[in-house]
Amino acid sequence: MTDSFSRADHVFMARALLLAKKGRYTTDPNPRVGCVLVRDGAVVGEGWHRRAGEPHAERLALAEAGELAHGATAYVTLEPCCHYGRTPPCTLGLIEAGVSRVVAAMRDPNPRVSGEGLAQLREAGIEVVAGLLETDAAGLNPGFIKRMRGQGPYVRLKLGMSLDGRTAMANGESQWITGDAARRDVQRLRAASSAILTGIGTVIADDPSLNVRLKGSDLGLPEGLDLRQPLRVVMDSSARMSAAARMLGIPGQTLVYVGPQADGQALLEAGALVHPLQRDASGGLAWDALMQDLAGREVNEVLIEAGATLAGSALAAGVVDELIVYTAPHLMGDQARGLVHLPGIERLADRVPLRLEDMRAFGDDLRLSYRLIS
Ligand code: AOF
Ligand code: ZN
Repeated sequence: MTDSFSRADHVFMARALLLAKKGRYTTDPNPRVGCVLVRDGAVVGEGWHRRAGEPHAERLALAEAGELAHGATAYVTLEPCCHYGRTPPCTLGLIEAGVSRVVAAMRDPNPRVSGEGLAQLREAGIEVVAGLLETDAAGLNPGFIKRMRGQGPYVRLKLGMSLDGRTAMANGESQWITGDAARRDVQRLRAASSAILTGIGTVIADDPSLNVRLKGSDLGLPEGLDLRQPLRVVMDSSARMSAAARMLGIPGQTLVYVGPQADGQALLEAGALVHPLQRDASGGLAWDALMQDLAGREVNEVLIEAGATLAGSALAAGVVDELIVYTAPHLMGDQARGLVHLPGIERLADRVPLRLEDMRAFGDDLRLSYRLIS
């Protein structure tokens, strides 16, 4: 991008990014978007998108500014929409209010908008610039962007291990190995995800709930803005999951992917969604088809919480975008079980390369975030 931006532009866009972030847990399947309206150097209106079906960030900021929006600059973290979706176009709102300049952090990857929103504003005589703090804006919505580009949901693989990379004793004995603060962080990660995915092995061994147990107030949500429960997804090629599984008896929806010949009737009767998938060459359910199906259900961000086998299979299939590893301060020794099952790796050249993106302490545990390098 060749547009140049002032110091004030940066300050107000940074504020819009902070506002957008407030929607982290609630806008799904819509993107998180923030907007700040500034006239004569002063903020006259602010808004952030709360949830799909409700007003967009620009509309809320315009409502707050009223007459003061006339001649103002609008800082938006995403290109203003120009289509009639669940709500009317933001471009119209900005034009009608007499805004004179629009600064957008990035284009909307939604093909119904992409570039068209900015063009409409320009045609109306508004000065339009784009690309300010674009990387930060894109970081708010990795799943929305990837899905809108037709590349499926954004996938995070979460793992917990001892310092020496072990997850359970050789006899299978295991427990949550990380502490309270790390567990709460996983709850936040779940709350920000569209779907939590696991394998039938984990369901049989642990009977997990895979739900969010925090309250809206724990996450700083304003009164009246309820938490969503992410979609729970189980890969169960032989439909072995019990109709009495815990996750089928709690609020929220469970989707079970089964093999082409499996009988999912009992699961359907227990309230689950059941979807058959083809198998891939190794006999497991086809990851590509699974991700495509999830994208069709408007799933933006998937969190995989699974054992070493499924985690390894997801890594080998190349569907993982980000690895999040919680490291607990103890050693389990080399008899204990490893973190991921990756049978094909025999030479150093076959290693799965990662790039460290972030590290942070939660109590005595470390959270390491990596991007997969493709
Ligand atoms: C904006 N500002 O705050 C948001 C935008 O169904 P709707 O009407 O909510 O439209 C959803 C689409 O609008 C979504 O896919 C994305 O392209 C855009 N989201 N745009 O100008 C916002 N949330
Ligand atoms: Zn809009």
